[in-house]
Amino acid sequence: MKVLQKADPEIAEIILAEQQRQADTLELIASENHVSGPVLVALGSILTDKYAEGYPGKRYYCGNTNIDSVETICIERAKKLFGAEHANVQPHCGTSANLAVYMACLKPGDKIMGMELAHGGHLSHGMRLNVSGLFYNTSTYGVDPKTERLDMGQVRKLVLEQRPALLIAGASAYPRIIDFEAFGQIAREAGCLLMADIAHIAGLVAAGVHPSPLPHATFVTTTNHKTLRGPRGGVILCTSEWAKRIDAAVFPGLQGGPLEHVIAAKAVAFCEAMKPEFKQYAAAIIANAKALADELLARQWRLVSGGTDNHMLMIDLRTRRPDLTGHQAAGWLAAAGIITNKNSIPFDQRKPMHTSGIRMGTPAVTTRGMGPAEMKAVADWIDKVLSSDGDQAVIDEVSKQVLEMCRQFPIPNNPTCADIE
Ligand code: DSN
Repeated sequence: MKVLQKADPEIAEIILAEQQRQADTLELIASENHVSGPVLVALGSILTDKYAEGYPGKRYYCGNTNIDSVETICIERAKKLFGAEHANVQPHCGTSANLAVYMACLKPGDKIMGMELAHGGHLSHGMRLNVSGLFYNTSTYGVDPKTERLDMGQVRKLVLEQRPALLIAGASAYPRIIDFEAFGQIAREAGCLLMADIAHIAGLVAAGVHPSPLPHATFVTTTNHKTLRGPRGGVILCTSEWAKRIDAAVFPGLQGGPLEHVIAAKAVAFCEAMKPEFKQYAAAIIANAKALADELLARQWRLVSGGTDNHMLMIDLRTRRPDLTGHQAAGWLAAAGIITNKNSIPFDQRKPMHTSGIRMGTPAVTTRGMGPAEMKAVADWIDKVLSSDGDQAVIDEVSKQVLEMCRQFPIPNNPTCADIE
């Protein structure tokens, strides 16, 4: 860091400020986490210098011996971690991974079917303004209005009516178990391919605390940086039959040179996720989410679907505070040091920039070693802030307590920037 401080103090200062912000706030954004020191070191390595278009053993440029070793190890670890026949570790992000699957198995104009964005789906599953919605013909399934859960009978009915070429299972705002086995049966019955996007739950799947989509889905895509606690970026897992077409879709289809420093960091994270401690970590994420949910329910906050089975929960603000938007609520919480995001809830009347809900998740606070007792305090603070009408005195008082807890639970194994010379 000293090197950067000397060469570019402007950027160094911002990095240090962000480090302090992360240390001093509670990260409850369900898709965020704190990576380990080893992951950070790999990410900041000189592997970034190398061009490596192609795949191990088949590169366009010379000098890739070490890069080939890194990428091969990463591929083998990804396969082992999830029990997959083939892995492509080059996608720069989750959306790139999804697009590569579409490129590999669809023609523009083919039908895809994913979960309704407003019910918890993802932009890259066919949203009309996203490339997935522009190039492919999208239809959707949603949650049941009463239970706010997926009704697999209803999904089956819609799939058999719509006959998509590719069915997509996976969500970015769904607090319940996804029944990948039922999705697999439906896809087989309808004669379509199935892609499972496990970006949010990959760490839970890897640890065996959420059912795996393998072998039910032909394609499984994920990011690495949510519950899996790796660097930003994506991965595609698939059956051997699709290996060549997936690899060709990623490169040269969609991307240029792979980010080998990121691939090295993915490999480090996959190694960490194979350790017994990671199983305990993943189980603790869920225990914390359930504890936070129970404490909020006890304070009369309604949760979408009534609770959670995974790492996330969503508050429906309307029952306690019909006038309060997710935008305002997340702003007040952030001012108190509790970082969440506004999120549409199923059948939300408000627009996505306002929303009637907030989404929160426990991967990052669990990384800091917090447990159910801390979740009780967090629920209490959330309740106080949301009941306060944004009262500055309440926000100030809560932010003091948040800071105290953050000091008790520092981000572990995270080298300070000063350690990275
Ligand atoms: N932005 C991610 C999330 O927060 O869920 C999805 O891409």
